[in-house]
Amino acid sequence: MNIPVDQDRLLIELKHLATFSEPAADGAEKPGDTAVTRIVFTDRDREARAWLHQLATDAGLSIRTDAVGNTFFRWHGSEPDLPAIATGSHIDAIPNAGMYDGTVGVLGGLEAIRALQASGFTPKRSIELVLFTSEEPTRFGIGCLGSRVMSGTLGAETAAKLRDKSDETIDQVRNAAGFNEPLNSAILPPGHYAHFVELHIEQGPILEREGLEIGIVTAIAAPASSNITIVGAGGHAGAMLMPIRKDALAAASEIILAVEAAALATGAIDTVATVGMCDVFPGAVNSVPSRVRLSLDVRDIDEARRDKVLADIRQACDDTAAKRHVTVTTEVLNADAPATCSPAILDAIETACNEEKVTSQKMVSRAYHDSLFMARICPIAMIFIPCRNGVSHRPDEFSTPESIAKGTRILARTLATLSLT
Ligand code: HGY
Ligand code: MN
Ligand code: MN
Repeated sequence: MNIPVDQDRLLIELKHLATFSEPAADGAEKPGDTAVTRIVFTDRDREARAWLHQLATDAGLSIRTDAVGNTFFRWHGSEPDLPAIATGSHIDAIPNAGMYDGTVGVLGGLEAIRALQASGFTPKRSIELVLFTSEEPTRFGIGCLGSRVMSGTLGAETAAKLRDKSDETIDQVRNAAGFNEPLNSAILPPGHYAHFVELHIEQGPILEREGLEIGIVTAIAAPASSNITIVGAGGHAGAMLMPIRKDALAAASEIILAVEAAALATGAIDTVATVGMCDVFPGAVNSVPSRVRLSLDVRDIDEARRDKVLADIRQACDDTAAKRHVTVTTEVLNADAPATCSPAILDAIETACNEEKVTSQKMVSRAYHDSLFMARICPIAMIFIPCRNGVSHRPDEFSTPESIAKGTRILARTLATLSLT
């Protein structure tokens, strides 16, 4: 079966989607870069969603949205009552990110459907493209908000406690965007979908380094994140003598180094830990920091090893608190299990790679994705395409048009195969 993926159209659409963005920060973009900032339910996000609705309507897909803004673009199959095959990803982007993270899975999914339509293929099971709300943790501090709600992983009560920087709740923000149903009405039961497959850039260096065209993802690492708050005593930078200080930022710096040491101590390349945010109070050059809030992100494909790192970090916090006479509190935001991909889907992807004569290898995903939570309600797998220098979450994130089109063809073939099961 020839699958006429329209590579030019797909690239035009990816570039247009990238225009729905806040302006790049000073100096963020170098020539050839495309910095994208698109935070969930901001005007830019809502404009991008409206534009995608139009593309899906033009492709003859039916459209449904749920209580948290997850959007479902469905191509009805010949047996529409059977559990559908789903694909999809996200379009939200962290500040000054690139233009391919998530969007390749959304526009590539749409193009896979349009190419199958053009090839004359008729799906038995419906094929549904899902646009997930807020895969990035930027606004509410927790990733995969839409797929967590959809899979019943994040209930309305817990969600109600989350706040953005302006102290707005998820309900306030989603209601303002026009999504008013009770949050739990978005939950989909196991069996609603037969399979879920996500196309995504690798966000790492392996495929490019090995000269491979496709990554067949067999597992997704277990992410955990928390906030660490250190409270010491502030004071005048000149008059407060060193022996009596309880400098919260000096304490935080010891904890940050302990985070790095705890990840390295496992000796496993799959263990990673990052302190990506550091808020200092009062934040004045001549004032001893009295309070610091750190964000912690720890991941590993092995959940027990990840939890050991979390325990080591907690111990380091206690040791630093005692040594420096500060208080250190930790608020766990999420500590999720890893996901294992479905052998049936892996076989379908492998067959598609053979049919398309593309090179591939099985690999794990160290980044998390909505697939991690879709795994709670249906069999999943992911298709990776190479990205230049393994770079992502940066304006110089890049994947070639040929890679994107190849990944889309593999996705199309995989969806076609699964829709006939
Ligand atoms: O952080 C992640 O793994 C994803 O890119 N949000
Ligand atoms: Mn991302
Ligand atoms: Mn992503």
